[in-house]
Amino acid sequence: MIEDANELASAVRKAVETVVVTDVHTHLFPPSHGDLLLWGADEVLTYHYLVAELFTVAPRDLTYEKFWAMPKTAQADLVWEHLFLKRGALSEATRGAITTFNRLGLDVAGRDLDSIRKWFAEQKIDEYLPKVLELANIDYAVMTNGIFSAEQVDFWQRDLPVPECLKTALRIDPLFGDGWERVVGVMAEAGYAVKTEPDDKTFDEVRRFLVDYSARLKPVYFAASFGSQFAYGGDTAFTRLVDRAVVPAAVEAGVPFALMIGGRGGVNPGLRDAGVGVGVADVMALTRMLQRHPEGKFLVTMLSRVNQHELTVLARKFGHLHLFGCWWFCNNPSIIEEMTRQRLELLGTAFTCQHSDARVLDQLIYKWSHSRKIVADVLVDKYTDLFVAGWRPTEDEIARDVRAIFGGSFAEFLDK
Ligand code: FIX
Ligand code: ZN
Repeated sequence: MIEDANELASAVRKAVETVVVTDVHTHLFPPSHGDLLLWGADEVLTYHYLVAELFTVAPRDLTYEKFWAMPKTAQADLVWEHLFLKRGALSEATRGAITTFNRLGLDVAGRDLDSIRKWFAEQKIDEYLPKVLELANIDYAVMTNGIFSAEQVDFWQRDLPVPECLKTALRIDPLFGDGWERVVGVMAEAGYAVKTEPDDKTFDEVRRFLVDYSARLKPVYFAASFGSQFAYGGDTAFTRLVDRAVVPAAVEAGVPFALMIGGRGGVNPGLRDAGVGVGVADVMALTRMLQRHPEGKFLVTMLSRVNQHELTVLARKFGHLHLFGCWWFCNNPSIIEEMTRQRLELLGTAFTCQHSDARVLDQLIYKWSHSRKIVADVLVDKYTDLFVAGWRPTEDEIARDVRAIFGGSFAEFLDK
């Protein structure tokens, strides 16, 4: 039995350090899908978070057009110069690149980018991918599979090898908003009787398309991201599509629907992926969806810090809602700490504390290393409060609870 607070703290830190993590949302791809899988020094340094940060300090004559026309190595050189050499790499994304290179055993103190590049050039992706997952201590990562992306669909149709550690998710954003006409064409082409002017038959056919796709890809969940203007309810086309097609298909396929809510698209289009901002969304819209669909299961993460408290309280009201991750602009130590404290205090272990959102394979290393430290600090506080109140958690119970928030509760939710 743990006899004192110091022993308790070490037991908690050890449990967090060693827990196997399930990464419930990433943008990774199988190595067999070629350049879709991003990895290596130049991809790490041109991650869109760093591109945005570069343009906060770059000279005015570096236009977006000039930057995007450069080869990736030249882009990475600019990021390295402006964000690592000329200024302290104090942002989460710059520090992340350093953590990644350091954990791979590279000489970051030497600051020699070309020797770092040389090391990556010697890696073989089929051995490197499992090495990265082992370093990050991940059992599996869920991908983002754009079923309306011709490039991605082409790879899936070739039935290429997919490592066990990568699971699929049906990403269906183009069904909503301005992608609708294009995807109607894709589904019609595939033999589904859908019409641009949606009627009940069309919604039934969209449902059949999603169920058929699920049988092929066997997704962990369906997923879509929604802007801060997210609205649900009344007789809108979106509400009918969710009610008659998406939720029924997810229920029939036996998987949750994951909603990522709060991006503000197009704030600065010149930055491309880096040009998305954040906005406060309406949690009542999500509340109405949960009230109307007790038969469904919903995974949710929201982008605005402002939304977190109301969303966490909402998760106390519905067992078919499961919160995950500190998404994107929330994936910073100051907000991860606040969100993790708030979730533990309101939900116990019934949530998933983090996801990496890794777009570049190597990022798994820093995203999980940084988050483990922050979550461990919070858990030490929480278990110490318990200890002071006379409770004596065992090491096994601590390991159980830590696994719960790093993937165990997610697995339970999937099986519910
Ligand atoms: O919608 C999403 O999956 C977002 O995570 C991405 O679009 C975003 O670019 C990202 O990678 C954030 O971390
Ligand atoms: Zn994402």
